[in-house]
Amino acid sequence: ENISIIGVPMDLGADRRGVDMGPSAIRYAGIVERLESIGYKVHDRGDLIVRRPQVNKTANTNLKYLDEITRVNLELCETVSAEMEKGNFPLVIGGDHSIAIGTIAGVLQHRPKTGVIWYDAHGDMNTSETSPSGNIHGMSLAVSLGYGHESLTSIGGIHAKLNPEKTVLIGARALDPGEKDFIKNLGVKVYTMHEIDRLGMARVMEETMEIVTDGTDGVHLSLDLDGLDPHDCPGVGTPVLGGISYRESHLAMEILAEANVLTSAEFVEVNPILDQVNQTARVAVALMGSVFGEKLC
Ligand code: DIR
Ligand code: MN
Ligand code: MN
Ligand code: MN
Repeated sequence: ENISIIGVPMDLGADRRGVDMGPSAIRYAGIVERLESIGYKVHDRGDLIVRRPQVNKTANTNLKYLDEITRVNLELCETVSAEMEKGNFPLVIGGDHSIAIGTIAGVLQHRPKTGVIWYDAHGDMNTSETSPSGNIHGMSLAVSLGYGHESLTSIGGIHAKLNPEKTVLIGARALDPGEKDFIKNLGVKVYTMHEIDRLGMARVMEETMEIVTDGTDGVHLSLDLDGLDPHDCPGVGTPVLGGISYRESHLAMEILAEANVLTSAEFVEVNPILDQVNQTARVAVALMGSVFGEKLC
């Protein structure tokens, strides 16, 4: 099978520098060699170009850098769609989580009933009304479900949206009040750290696989490295204590690999400036190893 790596050095969605260097850090950590050693043919498509606007303001909105984030996500949608057209597995590396908007819009062109695993400390379920920050990386899942600024929700076409009942959050521990209401109202399944502690990751993943595979035509993994504990992944812009461990994350990836259902993936929010000797990028690549079927023995 062929994997196409698409880098998106986006940091406008987090409004904090450093995460734009994520794709370089992940390549430095050996992503291509790792995937090739498992037996894949890997095409590194390089990075999309992200401009740096002088001002973050767009007329009539509190969303920061809306115009450039929209432009890049339109291009990412096209790029992901083109790779899938060729039969390649799109593996997007970020960059902040606002790029999920373009990735998922592209995926939905080919697999309109895709189920999603959103592995993250946060919900990324804000809209312009509920966002405390105006940062679009905290809104990308809401947009992919069809809620938010029209410039963003229209990417990929207004009908190319996720089904909330086929969307699962794993690792949540920092949800804003508006996000909590929204998640409940839409019927999105959430495994917070509480459920992970109680049930164990194996059960959480088994239940998740049931939800995202039943009645869907693909499974997308959107993995924000801040879903892991900051002790394991210090190189992220918004660390939250009490996260998923490195080992639990490997188990989660292995269960996903065993099910053999994954059709696209993205790894985001690696910030090498805040990291310790590229540890977070190395964790990202190690988890890719597991999710793409690497065996310990
Ligand atoms: C917060 C932080 N919920 C916001 N969000 C994220 O600004 O919307 N941090 N995603 O990584
Ligand atoms: Mn097609
Ligand atoms: Mn996120
Ligand atoms: Mn996050």
